[in-house]
Amino acid sequence: MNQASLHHLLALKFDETKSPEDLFALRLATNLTLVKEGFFSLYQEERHKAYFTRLIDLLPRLFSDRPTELKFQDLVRVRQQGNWYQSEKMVGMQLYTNHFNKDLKGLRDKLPYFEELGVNFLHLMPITTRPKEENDGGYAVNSYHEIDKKFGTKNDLEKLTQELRSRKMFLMLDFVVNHTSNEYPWAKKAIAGSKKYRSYYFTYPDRDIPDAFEETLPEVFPQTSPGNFTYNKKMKRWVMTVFNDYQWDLNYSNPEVFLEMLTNLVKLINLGVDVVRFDALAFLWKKIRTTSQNLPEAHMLISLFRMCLQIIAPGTVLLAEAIVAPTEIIKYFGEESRKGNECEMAYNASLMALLWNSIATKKTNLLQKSLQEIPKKPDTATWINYIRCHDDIGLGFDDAHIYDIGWDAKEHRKFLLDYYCQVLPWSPAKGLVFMYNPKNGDGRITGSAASLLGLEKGIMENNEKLIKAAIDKIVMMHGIVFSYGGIPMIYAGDEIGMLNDYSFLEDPNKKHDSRWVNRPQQDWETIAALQGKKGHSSEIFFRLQKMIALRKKLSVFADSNNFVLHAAPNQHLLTFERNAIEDKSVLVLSNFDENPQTLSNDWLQSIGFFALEGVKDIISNKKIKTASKGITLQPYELLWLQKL
Ligand code: OTU
Repeated sequence: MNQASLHHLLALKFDETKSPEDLFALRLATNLTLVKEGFFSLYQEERHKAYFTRLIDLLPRLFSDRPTELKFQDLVRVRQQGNWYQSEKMVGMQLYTNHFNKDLKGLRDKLPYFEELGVNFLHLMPITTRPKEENDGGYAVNSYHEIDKKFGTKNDLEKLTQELRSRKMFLMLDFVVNHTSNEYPWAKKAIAGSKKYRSYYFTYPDRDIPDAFEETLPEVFPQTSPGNFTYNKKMKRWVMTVFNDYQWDLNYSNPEVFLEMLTNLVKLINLGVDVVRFDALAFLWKKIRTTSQNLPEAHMLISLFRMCLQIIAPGTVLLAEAIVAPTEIIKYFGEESRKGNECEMAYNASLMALLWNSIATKKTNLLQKSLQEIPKKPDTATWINYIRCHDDIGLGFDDAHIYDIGWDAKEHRKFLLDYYCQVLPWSPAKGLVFMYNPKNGDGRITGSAASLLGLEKGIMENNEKLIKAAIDKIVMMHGIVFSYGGIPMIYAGDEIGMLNDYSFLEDPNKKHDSRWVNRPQQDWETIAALQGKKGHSSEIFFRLQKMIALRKKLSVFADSNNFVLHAAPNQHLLTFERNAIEDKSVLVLSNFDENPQTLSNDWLQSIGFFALEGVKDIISNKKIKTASKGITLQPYELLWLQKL
């Protein structure tokens, strides 16, 4: 049963006399057959049967550990019309707690800052315990729910989540579902000789199986962590480490791992987490002779997690962090036959990468081509739309699309790397290369949004024109994700145009990972001076603030699958509509070129957006007469048009 029909069923059966416990039993009964099917499709051996019994015993125990307040919140969410995460009111910010305002307590002090900007959804980068030295920014976990003391205590987190609930704000935390650190208790026991815990990972006495895997496994971090296995001297075995050599891949073909990880997941959400970011979930199932990404078993496993959560905590939402091909990302919303049965949210990594492609080429042809071919997502699902995050920008476009528009895929990727990473002297961008792989010429890009869009160069060269263009590009890119459909996620620091932070080069645990260049310390001095001061930071901040406030006022911006892409007759423009039945539709127009570009009346007419009385740009609140000349967009201008 998909979630929509389950919601329907619960609404029907819900009556005030039923306790959360009764409703838990109802959810268990309705989902059990599917859980069973899913479980036995992954775990088919005779000896696996006992684990299913354990799972059935585990579910009520995990539910009873859930705080009463959260149990009621689940019920409220399930009973509400529509899905809270699809609302136009949702606007997110992603941040490093320690780079933001020291720790969790410090973060709590800054809640008014989010409210001022209009942000009501926070994604905190990992805050659980991790190895002292290299730890991939916390993505190497020593625990899934113990808070690292540099951020505070469990109590601090609970206080924060209480405060967030009272302010109607939401929290997302990571669940690093694919791997643990090499210091995780299971890894330690495996190193000490435990057979049981060795079977939680992929460990081998010789190179036979590792070699077989590596024939088809791509490398994620080819520069710092080449290959996919690491030799552990103490254990005298090879361990699968697809990411860094200190991140051990979990072996989900062992049902015990699933049971333990489900327990870890529930312990995490019981602290008051609304959205769980499933990190690197495309990698969850490994199979020799495949890339071990996006396998059907990985989907089944995610679905199994989702169904169990549906029973225990139906108000909790899962986010897919699958930075893979667009046609593959969409599958994490659930396969055709099981729609809505995996993650409710996914990162729109394709849109993100294509926006950067459009900036560099000044053209939207590849963006349009790709958007046209992405299959429709389920109605209950939504995107996280973003321009920057803590990671690199991968050039994950479909080669076929690049060829279709007449470019050579390899050459084009090289051009993008050169444009962003300071090879082309005329480019305004100041980015760094991440994980260049000489074997295949692949590379990715790092850098803060502002530095990639020319602000750093503009300031260095005292070039007013470059600075203005950079500000307009920053605002336009954000305006697109604010209006696209889904939850916009601002990356902390971008709201004031923060530049690259090169201090990572002095830290031996960070200097090999150029992603640290785009993980700055929040600049509170600048923020304190925003009001009444001219300059790029205040201009960016107040322009974003204005668009956010508008977004939140117009229900047309809620994600109800009302996104219509209009193929613009001019390849410098991106044009789409948020279609409304009752409310007025909004036509979003943006110009990626450094010259003004015009849209004709004929075109406006052809998409049904011609109004005799003219149209209004709701951002600037200016009336535009379309009657004679059509509409002209200035360089990097963004318009949100409504008919008068
Ligand atoms: C994620 O990203 C995190 O966002 C990274 O910060 C972590 O380092 C990594 O997992 C390991 O935990 O390789 O460059 O889709 O692109 O999951 C980013 C696959 C990454 C990867 C993605 C991963």
